[in-house]
Amino acid sequence: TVSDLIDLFETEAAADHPPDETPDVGVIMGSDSDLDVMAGAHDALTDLGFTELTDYDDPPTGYTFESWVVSAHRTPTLMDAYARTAAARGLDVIIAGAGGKSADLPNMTASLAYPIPVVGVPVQEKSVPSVIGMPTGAPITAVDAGKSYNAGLAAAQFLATDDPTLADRLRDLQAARQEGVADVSARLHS
Ligand code: RP5
Repeated sequence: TVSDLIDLFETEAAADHPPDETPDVGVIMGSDSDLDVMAGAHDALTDLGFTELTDYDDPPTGYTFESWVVSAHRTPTLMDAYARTAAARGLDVIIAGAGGKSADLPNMTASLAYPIPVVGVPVQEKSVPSVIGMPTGAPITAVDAGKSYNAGLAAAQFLATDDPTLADRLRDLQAARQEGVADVSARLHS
């Protein structure tokens, strides 16, 4: 139930886990219908060596992410609890995706979890104005519609400011992508 999930977030926030046992990146989305689009964020984080954290009693080593469906409009108290407990639960960055015209999960989470950075993913083109249209004093970082892979990279960029090893992994991934482009280009001329 919603109240079980709120209890879980509050219990984890109070648990005082060591930093290496807490989730680093939270991926939330407004509906399970967003899963296909938001899978790109999981892919980017996985490509960078992150592991999905599902069992809070037995966390994997290294960087982790967690994934939840949280709706700004259908479960506003859950959104509030997730964002309110994010810092105490050890999250460093949140990726939030929503679709439709009222794509308010990213922007509301950005305000509620501030100063934890939120990377917003407009799940559809029509969600872009809602995700990025924030007033002065209420920042959000966002990617283009559907570009959740970039949101995963952006989340890792925030963490990499403090971790040269992760910065190297980002560089390696960029280098591999460059070589992929060069290979395609070379094939066109072969
Ligand atoms: C938004 O409404 C969700 O993020 C989703 O993209 C959209 C439609 O949700 P469903 O009606 O498919 O659950 O809040």
